[in-house]
Amino acid sequence: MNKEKRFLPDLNPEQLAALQLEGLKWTVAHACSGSPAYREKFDQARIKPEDITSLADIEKLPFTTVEDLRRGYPLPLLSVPQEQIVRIHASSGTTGKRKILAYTQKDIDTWKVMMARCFELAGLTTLDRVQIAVGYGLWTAGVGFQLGCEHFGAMAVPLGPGNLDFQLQFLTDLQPACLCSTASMALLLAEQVEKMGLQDRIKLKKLIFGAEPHTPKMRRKIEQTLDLEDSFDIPGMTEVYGPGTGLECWEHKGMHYWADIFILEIVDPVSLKPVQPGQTGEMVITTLRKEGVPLIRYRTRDLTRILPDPCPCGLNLPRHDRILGRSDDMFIFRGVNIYPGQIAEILEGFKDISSEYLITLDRKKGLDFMQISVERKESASADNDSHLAGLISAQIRKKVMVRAEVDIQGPGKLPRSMGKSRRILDQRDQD
Ligand code: DLL
Repeated sequence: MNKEKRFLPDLNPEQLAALQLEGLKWTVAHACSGSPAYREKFDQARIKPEDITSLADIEKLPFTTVEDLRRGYPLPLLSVPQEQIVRIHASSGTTGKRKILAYTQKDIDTWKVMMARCFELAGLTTLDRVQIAVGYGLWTAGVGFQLGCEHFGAMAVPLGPGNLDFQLQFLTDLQPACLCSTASMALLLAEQVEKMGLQDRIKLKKLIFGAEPHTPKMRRKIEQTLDLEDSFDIPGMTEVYGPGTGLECWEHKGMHYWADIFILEIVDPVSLKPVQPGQTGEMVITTLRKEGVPLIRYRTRDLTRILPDPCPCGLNLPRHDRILGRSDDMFIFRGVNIYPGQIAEILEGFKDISSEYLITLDRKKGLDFMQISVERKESASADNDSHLAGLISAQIRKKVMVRAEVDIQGPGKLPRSMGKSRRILDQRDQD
């Protein structure tokens, strides 16, 4: 870890609370004066900017949802005159219209500090080269990593996703110390490095990976295959600038987040009341200095919990747990609510299968069927497949209380992704 903090804030709780209150008051006044949509929401909730006099007053404010963003398409919740907008980005969503978010120059500058903090926390130096293997363009990922890397002062190697041959060539020729990618892309690259026997020719030390949930098995496979010193899970979303709302520290006990840039609340997704500290719920975010599209109590649908104890790393920044999944990832199977993460957790316990899985849902003659496809590891024997499938199926029955057919495929047979992996294939509507 670099001893000198160039980008990471060092605020005591009083200083942080004062900054948050100032930012909250500014944001509410700014949204109210700049955005007719926000003004209408506040009017309906009978709240005025002057009513916000303490941090506890945040609970008086109405929630903002993805529907608010969709309703205002193409430039929802815009709170500055359009001439102040210098860029837009859009979410990576594949269904319906994408959410488009607009940025002022100040927003871009805030984001680049957030991302530079990530590189600092990951212990990089300005001598390091950073291979950026995520999508550029409308998606925030590539541009976000690049902005932060340059602001931090390391050397960006902006490959984008895809083209495995190029990725391997740059890994061996330029010998970057750090790779930035999705969890799936890191796995794909690790598998390719292994297949081609290139381990000795690359010098990667660190991985900053995110954009989707990962399992401990997936992470271990990547770390071991690439012989990494360390890897860091990075959260983020288009609505809150992009990647880099925080980062794991070297203790790997949750994610430190930038509480001077946004307020994080965790609420019960049904009652919308705050949960007890440490309990899991939905992340709700209020930005403190975002100009183009400020967010006020934005319901992210991401599920996590606050880790209330101080982190052993000594950083003066609050933490949330890793993102456990999204409330909208939940599917209902024969009346049971299931998150893909629950299935992943069960699969984690079976050492003869890899980290990859795909849940397929079908409807036959009015009845729902679930198939879980997994992959046998190289080291395991195919002779044991049916026994193993039975064991996995029994565990699923015991823990999730549903019947699922388990299909064991050969090593590397399940689809790989260079972006975010799809874990559920729901074909029930096509009946
Ligand atoms: O995925 C931004 C990003 C790019 C983050 C690269 C990290 C690295 P969106 O496409 O808007 O933005 O998707 C945001 O992805 O609400 C989470 O559900 C999920 N997500 C992002 N990071 C993580 C992570 C980018 N580290 C949505 N772990 C979020 C689990 C993640 N889920």
